[in-house]
Amino acid sequence: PSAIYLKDYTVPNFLIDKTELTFDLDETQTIVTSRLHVRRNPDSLEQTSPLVLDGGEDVKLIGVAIDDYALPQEEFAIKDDKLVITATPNEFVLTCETMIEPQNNTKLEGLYRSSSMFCTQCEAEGFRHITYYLDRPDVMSIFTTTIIADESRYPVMLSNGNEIERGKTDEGKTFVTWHDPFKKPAYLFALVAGNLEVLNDTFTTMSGRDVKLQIFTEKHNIDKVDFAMDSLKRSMKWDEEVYGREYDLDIFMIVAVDDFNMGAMENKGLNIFNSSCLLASPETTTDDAYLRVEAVVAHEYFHNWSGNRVTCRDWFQLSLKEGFTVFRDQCFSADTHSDVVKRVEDVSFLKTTQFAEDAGPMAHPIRPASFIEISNFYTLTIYEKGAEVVRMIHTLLGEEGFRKGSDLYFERHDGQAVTCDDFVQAMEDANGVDLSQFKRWYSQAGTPRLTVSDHYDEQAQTYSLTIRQETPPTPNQPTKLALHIPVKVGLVSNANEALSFSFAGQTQDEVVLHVNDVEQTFVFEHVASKPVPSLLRGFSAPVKLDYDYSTEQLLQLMSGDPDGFNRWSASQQLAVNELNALIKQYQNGQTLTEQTHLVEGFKALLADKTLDPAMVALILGLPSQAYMSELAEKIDPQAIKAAREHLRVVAGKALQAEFKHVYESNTVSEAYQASAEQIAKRSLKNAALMYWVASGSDEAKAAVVHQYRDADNMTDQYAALSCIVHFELSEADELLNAFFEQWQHEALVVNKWLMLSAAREQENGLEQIKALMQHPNFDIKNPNKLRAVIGGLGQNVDTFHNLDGSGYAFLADQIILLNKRNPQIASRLCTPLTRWQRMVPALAEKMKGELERIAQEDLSKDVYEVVSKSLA
Ligand code: B3K
Ligand code: ZN
Repeated sequence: PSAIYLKDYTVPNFLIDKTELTFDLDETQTIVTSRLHVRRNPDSLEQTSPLVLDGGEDVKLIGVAIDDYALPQEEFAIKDDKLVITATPNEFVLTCETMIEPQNNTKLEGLYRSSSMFCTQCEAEGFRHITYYLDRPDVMSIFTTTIIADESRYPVMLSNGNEIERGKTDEGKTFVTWHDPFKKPAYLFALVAGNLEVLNDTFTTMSGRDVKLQIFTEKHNIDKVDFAMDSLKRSMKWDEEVYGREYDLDIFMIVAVDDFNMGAMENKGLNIFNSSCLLASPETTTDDAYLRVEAVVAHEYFHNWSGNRVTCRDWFQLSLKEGFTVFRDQCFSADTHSDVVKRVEDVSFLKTTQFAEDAGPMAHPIRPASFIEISNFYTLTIYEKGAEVVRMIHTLLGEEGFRKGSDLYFERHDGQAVTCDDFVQAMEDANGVDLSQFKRWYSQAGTPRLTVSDHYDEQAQTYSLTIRQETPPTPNQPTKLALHIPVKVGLVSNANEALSFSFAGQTQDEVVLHVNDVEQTFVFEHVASKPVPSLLRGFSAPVKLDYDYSTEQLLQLMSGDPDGFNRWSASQQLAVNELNALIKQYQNGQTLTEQTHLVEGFKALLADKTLDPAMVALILGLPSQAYMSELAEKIDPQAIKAAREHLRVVAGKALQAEFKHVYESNTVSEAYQASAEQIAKRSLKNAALMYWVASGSDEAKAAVVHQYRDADNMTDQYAALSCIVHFELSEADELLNAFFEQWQHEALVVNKWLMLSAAREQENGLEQIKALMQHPNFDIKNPNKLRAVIGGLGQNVDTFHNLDGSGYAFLADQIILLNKRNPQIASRLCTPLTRWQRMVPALAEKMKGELERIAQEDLSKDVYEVVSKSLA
């Protein structure tokens, strides 16, 4: 397999103005007939080139015609899955008949079966597995789609746009024709057919148009879509209010499917969702999952403008729609719940996962320069770092300036396929600013590190901050240029108050510093006393920050920083410092110290009644195993685990009474709601419960078992069960079984059971995981179930990181098994192994050995790219 490069981009040689498709759906053979209205692209430099259409090994060509003249064998060729026609008129109708077998499609890309339905997934390059086409996002076409099927089995037949015709064929089957008036690339095409139930609703847009809203599921799930429907209506309203964007079609549909490689897909007017991102009910869904449903519904809806009306010119520009849309869904959730809490969650996720990616062999800029398989580039970098880059533009321009920029972007490029440069240009033009240095964020990979030192001059009452920036080398980018980095800063006095200062001639208490050189010094004047700097407030840039805070300073910021985000940040730093000390002790074979300052911080925190309980819960959360791994010089999973367990027990014991009190005083007595207020209370209650049980108290153990048995919602039931299993209380086996018995008919809850069982640290961990994969409720073809078990394995430190390498070998076996069956999923499973160079030597060797073993196989492009780059 070879790479393709952004620098080689050329415009398409042909355009397709209209696309007429007919699907004759059948369980064994589906016949697809396409009529493409093709013409030469006047902007192409090649006016005599052949027509080359993308296809796939799974598409069988039955016949091809130009303007109803059936082409004989010698007038076309199939080469490397592409259909090549050398001689064509300048404008013509190409008719193409193909046969596909959706029931044998295990890659879940193109047209496939999920349970008893037909569905599609075409982004990025799935459409070519349906029929021959110019499968690239800058070829935009008006689609008309006819679906023919047996109505008794497929009463619901959907595609993009509006239903315009329905009737019977000569054979007595039913046909339905859909027409989408907006031109779109093939990756936004969708088709669904099945025996589905629907929830109907309407939304009146800001201009007074009524839009019909429909959510479809299999019959047994239709009682779980009310929350998604409500989220959809709130998203539609939010996009009108915040971005001035109105929905454009008369109908908006969402369909839930069980087998899906990703979370969801924004097909025009017909979103298709992984059921895990759509279904929600209090009894079966945790608060976290509710918030995810809300965010994904919003995200896919927001794509209607940021992605569909204005789309990407080529797949190197993926972050144009994904980074921007993640930023939009983050803001929506922040507006709906608590902005600080949301920011902490997003940043914590970014620093744990994206920073790790950016420091590994797959590191790439948010606009990559090359790839082998585009599916591998739906990454944390494109999505999460991409959103941070858009957020920095927002910080630099301010709310109003950003809105001017987005208005111009949507107006200027409506109906076009554009680039990240076009986005930034619109921001610049609307605001009269120059973002040329800023644009390096699009082309440079790696996480910049800011090293900060300071000096206070008591005499002069000046305080200076010196900031150095450095971005480490990444694959193919040995040297880096200085970036333009917005650093939001405030100063806090020893009396725990905001210290005002003058900067650039103005008195203020917070400022955004423009770091744009390798080293710079910023001077704050009229600073009344020696301050503690509150740096990078709200995480104003996706960077690592080094400032040598003392424990006292961290405790002070933790309780006194007016910036809520940085209170959390200080608590994390303090916990990281203490965990690192414990990790060293563990590695040196010393007894782990009981000394901890974190307890002081927690004590003050638990006593402060003014704080949002959700914020307190976040601060109580110890830095995760994954985050500590990301920070480690060499990752020693056992040592990290031991340090975290120890610190939790120490804190639990020291503050037993406080945790008990917090646990008991945060009970929710009203009926379950996924409201910010209730979610906050439950999260604090369950965080306190974890520490209380960690203390070893019998009363706590009784309380957690009681909570499990008594819970009327999944959040409390699952939190209790996790705690019981984690601390291996004597009820663990019994309740884990009871949980399965109770929920065996709810697939999404069974997945939680699979995950928890796989993560359970036991002597025979690997046997246990193999048994789970033989369980009747497991199905390797279902990505959610596979992710549950393999995700659980990843959290199971003793089993996965067993020194004998058996955990890694097992993962490698699964990758080899899935390599051809479902390459996208197989490639994602490789992620832990790509970090091999970061592991302690004994583990690194074993991981590398497994990568080498995988490399021996006949690999899909997906797995080949990740494995070969990891071994390079
Ligand atoms: N755009 C889709 C991603 C589909 C990726 C398929 N390999 C989901 C989203 O980001 O909204
Ligand atoms: Zn998206």
